[in-house]
Amino acid sequence: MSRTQVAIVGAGPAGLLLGALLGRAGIDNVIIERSSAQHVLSRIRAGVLEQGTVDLLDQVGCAGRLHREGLVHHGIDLAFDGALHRVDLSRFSGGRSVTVYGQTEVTRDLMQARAASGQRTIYEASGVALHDLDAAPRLTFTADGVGHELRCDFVAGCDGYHGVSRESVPASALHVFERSYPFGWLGLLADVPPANDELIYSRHPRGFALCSMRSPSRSRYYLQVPGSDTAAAWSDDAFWDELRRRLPEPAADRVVTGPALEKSVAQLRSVVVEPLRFGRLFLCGDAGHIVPPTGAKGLNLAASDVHYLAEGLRQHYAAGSGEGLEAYSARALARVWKAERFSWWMTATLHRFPEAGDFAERLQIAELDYLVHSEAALGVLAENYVGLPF
Ligand code: FAS
Ligand code: PHB
Repeated sequence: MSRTQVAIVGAGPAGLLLGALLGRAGIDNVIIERSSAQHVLSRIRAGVLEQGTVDLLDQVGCAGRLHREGLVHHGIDLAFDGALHRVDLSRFSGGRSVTVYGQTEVTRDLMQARAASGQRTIYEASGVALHDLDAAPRLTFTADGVGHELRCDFVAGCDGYHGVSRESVPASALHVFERSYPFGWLGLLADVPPANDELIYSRHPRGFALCSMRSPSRSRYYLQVPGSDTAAAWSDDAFWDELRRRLPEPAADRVVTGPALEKSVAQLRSVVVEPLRFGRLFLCGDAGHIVPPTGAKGLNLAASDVHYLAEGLRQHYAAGSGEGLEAYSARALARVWKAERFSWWMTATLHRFPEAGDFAERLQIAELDYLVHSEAALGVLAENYVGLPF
């Protein structure tokens, strides 16, 4: 293998969805992934898909299982001051909804479709390096102990926050905007029925908690924990006890406990890299930006990025037009920053910031109390949560 039209670094949702979109357009592409497919699938991450993301999966013929097994949600609950407040997302967003379907399953569906299509994916590639990004890009890497060189027209950096693509751009050519938070999320996955029909975002004096799910028999929960905490520091019982403390009584009483299938701590940060293009390299998904998971935007931004990039590449190859590629960075960043704003607002409003003092805590309660009693505010929340237009 010495040449392709588009080399994609990373077989996460961004890389796999981009590969599927390009394949539909007849654009040859190769995905180079440093981990095994099993390891990629072992990571438990996002759970909520915007309609735009579902539409893209439909477009590439990978939404069959999603429509069978995904859970369409028309609302979420906000919990504060000991009460649950339902936010009718559909009512306040012109009838739109979200689908609860784990990122692991999205990735699995895309992987299986790609394998069936015969498109090339190199797993367990080491030492991936990007060269000559401004003129005639090429990748070098080692796979099965053999050194390879892959020449291409364009490179899509879909290799996440710790990838090689962003690191391949001279620091002088990028501006990295960053905000970090003094806490993380301890996530737990268990084969127990969810405590609630819809997600619960709980603001509590002891810290934030989120009740989510993967199916009617599999639940996903999160607790705000100090950034220094590790999953090993939390027994299952300690997790369940703390979760119940942070929920209003009716919901706490419905929590069914069971052994953790997975427990992990994710650090929270907001990051945006500008621009998302360097020569013939385009950054997509977490390689270009990170949002705190409070707004359920990370995976969905990866989807809108690759939608824009695939459109630009289609124009390039089909009509010889560079317009879409020229516009990619600004177009993607416009949507990214709106999602960064929303995710920051959800995080700032629902999490405990002990250093902010009691005045800030009262402001949080006032913000939430105003929100659940204002149709205008509920409209703003709903249209951002279900996803702004692509
Ligand atoms: P990914 O990180 O998913 O994929 C990048 C891929 O590139 C990986 O497979 C990696 O192995 C590969 N790679 C990295 N370096 C490479 C190299 N040098 N060469 C080749 N391949 C390389 N979002 C939510 O909406 N809700 C959540 O609850 C949530 N929880 C998260 C928890 C964690 C711990 C993390 C890290 C993220 C979480 N996210 C969440 C965000 C997450 O879902 C991302 O937005 C999503 O994975 C983005 O997909 P990709 O851009 O494809 O990046
Ligand atoms: C999840 O189910 O993993 C999930 C749901 C909503 C979020 C974050 C994570 O905001």
